[in-house]
Amino acid sequence: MHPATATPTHCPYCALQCGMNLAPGRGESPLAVEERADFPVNRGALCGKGRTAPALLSSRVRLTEPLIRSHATGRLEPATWEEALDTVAEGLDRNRRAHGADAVAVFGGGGLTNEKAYALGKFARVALGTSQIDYNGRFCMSSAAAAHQRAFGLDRGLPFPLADVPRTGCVILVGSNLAETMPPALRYLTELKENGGTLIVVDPRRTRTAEQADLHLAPRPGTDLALALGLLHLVVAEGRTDEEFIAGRTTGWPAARAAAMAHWPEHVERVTGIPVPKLREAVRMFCAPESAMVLTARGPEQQSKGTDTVGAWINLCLATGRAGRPLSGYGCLTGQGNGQGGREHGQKADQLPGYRKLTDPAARAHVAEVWGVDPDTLPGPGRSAYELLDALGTDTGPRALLLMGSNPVVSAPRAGHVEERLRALDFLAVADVVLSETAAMADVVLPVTQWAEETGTTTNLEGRVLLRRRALTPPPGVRSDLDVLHGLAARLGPGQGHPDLEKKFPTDPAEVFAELGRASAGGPADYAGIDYGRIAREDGVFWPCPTPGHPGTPRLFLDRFATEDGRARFVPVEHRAAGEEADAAYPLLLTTGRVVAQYQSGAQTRRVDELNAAAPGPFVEVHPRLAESLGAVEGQPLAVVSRRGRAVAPARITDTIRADTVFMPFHWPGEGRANTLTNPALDPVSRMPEFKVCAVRVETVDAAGRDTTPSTGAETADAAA
Ligand SMILES: Nc1nc2c(c(=O)[nH]1)N[C@H]1C(S)=C(S)[C@@H](COP(=O)(O)OP(=O)(O)OC[C@H]3O[C@@H](n4cnc5c(=O)[nH]c(N)nc54)[C@H](O)[C@@H]3O)O[C@H]1N2
Ligand SMILES: Nc1nc2c(c(=O)[nH]1)N[C@H]1C(S)=C(S)[C@@H](COP(=O)(O)OP(=O)(O)OC[C@H]3O[C@@H](n4cnc5c(=O)[nH]c(N)nc54)[C@H](O)[C@@H]3O)O[C@H]1N2
Ligand code: SF4
Ligand SMILES: [Mo]
Repeated sequence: MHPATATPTHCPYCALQCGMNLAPGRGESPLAVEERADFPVNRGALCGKGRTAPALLSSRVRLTEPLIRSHATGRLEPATWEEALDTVAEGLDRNRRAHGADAVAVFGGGGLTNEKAYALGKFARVALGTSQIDYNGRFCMSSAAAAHQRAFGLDRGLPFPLADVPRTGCVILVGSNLAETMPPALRYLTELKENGGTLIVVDPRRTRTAEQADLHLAPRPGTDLALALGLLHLVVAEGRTDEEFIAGRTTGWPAARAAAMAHWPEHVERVTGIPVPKLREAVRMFCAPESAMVLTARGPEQQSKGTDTVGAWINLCLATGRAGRPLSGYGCLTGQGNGQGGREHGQKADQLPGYRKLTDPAARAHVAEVWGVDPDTLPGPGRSAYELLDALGTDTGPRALLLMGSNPVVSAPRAGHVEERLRALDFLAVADVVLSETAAMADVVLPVTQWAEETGTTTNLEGRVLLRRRALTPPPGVRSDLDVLHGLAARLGPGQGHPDLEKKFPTDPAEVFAELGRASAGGPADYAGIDYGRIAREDGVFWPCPTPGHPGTPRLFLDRFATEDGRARFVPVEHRAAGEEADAAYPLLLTTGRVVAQYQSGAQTRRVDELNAAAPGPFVEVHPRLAESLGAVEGQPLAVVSRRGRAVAPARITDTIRADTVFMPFHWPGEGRANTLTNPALDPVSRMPEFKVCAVRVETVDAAGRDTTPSTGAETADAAA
């Protein structure tokens, strides 16, 4: 149904959460996107994904009825909602009864609204009683989150609004290609330079973002930790530390200093491939102005040492007094639409709403009271995302899975193995808007409403809580995720002696948000003072916001850090090798990432014609020298082989990449799936997998798919590795 007036709302995709107006559409499209110039973050600008987002609302390929796998045909067949919810409840309950509560798992997503993420975490702990819940944010910014907690005692991606960025003196942007991943945000960097500030970009590729830099450092993938330590070494050697700040506002400097001093610039040059004069230049640019920032994204974070790497960049900020002061600080550019809020309210394995710890007795008591349950019934922490996927269908792991808001068949590391684990499940239910590659494997598929058809809040990369408004009536066959949880609770409750369990899972988002506010009250991410009306009036409210009269907190840490003593903590870190290094059999490094026109696993954007035309399929970026040594020409299929498997995609020859590195975007399933290759080596603290570096070899392939590269004597991929 077409709406009558324009509705101010936000994009369904990335963490910038650009403001837009949805006006009545014409013809086939129910809605038209219009500029919302008064929203401060993007001031009207949108990327192609945001502009085309309504296409999926009326698309013929969206799901509009539940599907159940037929025993007779093995195919997914249309079913009623009653049948579908009965089947899901039975599939979950059957496994719980036979094998215990932890035999049932839940997997969520950072794209889910705060209301959904909160309800999903509560559903796992209260309706299923399982500890086995985690989400795709583990694959996203978990390393930065862990480093934030360790150093500052609090994790909010950016401790300041983006509007501060153009006003600082220097920005080091580490492993972010925001020209493609958040195009409207590029403006903040352009303005920085117009204001006389400088930009340093650290990326093994000369990306569209790196093109904007005054200084581009192109390290070997997986060596950012050495780089940050080398810069800190030079800061000390050149007498550029801020001793007053170190003495007054930090602890732990002597050990961190000693660790950095072991990383001589010449050694760092050998490890990273960045010449010493460029390291010196970076230090000069960073230290010369009054204020400076370091911003990281997935490049340095998606490594098996991502937490320590971010810690090293934070140490650099602290040693130079560039944190906890106006226009200075460290920040993480969070990725998913609700990547920030999605990590605060309890869909993470070790967490309760308000960014509370599941192991903290006081936190358990507070949340249990809001939920009306006995704290002793709340399970403890469960497995992290990859460990959870890896355990599915094993003797000790979950046998049934409810998945909402992720497509791990495309996006999880070592995806071939993850696919096998999903296949080994007794029961899989997926709630999605389209038949994603993961939904296609399910026993039951639940078709849910999309962004413009429901109301809910997201928290953008700045920590600004925003309101997405319903602008359109959903098609009759779909229900919201909140409805799904309500319907399942109604079916699961009676067997557990809770005849009205569904009352704990309201379907009205405003009611859920009010409860989330109470559950988060007094916690680190305190939303208690926020309500929908206020968000609408104020263009968003920055958390923490403990009371209705509180102004919200755009800038954190200006007076004190969130640690017990109010001081930021230096953490001594040492460089270490990646999970896999190049060797004779796998002589190159693979790194992975994104292109502007596709989003994540591509489940949504591959179904939008305009985006698909712009980015129709996978490719392998190779340097001309590497192409020459392979005898490969532009567009020729290349096989990229790692210890996990083999992927084939056309060559894209470019001198913007290091000659020892190849790059693949990860948006596609099938033969060109980058995650067939990636290494699930996990960071010991954050449990982040190493998406950004693994060892590979590259071979040319003829049209029939046969290798044509002369044999190097290397073994073929060991799929079981
Ligand atoms: N178009 C588009 N936009 C998106 C998304 C999308 O899928 N598509 N996803 C959203 C989400 S969830 C996220 S998390 C963000 C991600 O946003 P970004 O972090 O900007 O995206 P990536 O392309 O994964 O990685 C950024 C850069 O890291 C570089 N890199 C690779 N290895 C290394 C390394 O070892 N060190 C360093 N320093 N850099 C390295 C890559 O070359 C790449 O240019 O984007 C959000 N926006
Ligand atoms: N090789 C490699 N792999 C990566 C990365 C990388 O850089 N390299 N990056 C990682 C990162 S940062 C991320 S964030 C992950 C993301 O990867 P995924 O977790 O797969 O994320 P999406 O593709 O956004 O999947 C979201 C799914 O949920 C559906 N969906 C959207 N909105 C809703 C909703 O409201 N409710 C429900 N029920 N479903 C919804 C979508 O249609 C889609 O099928 O990928 C990770 N994988
Ligand atoms: S930058 Fe992100 S939020 Fe903005 S329009 Fe593009 S995908 Fe949407
Ligand atoms: Mo992400």
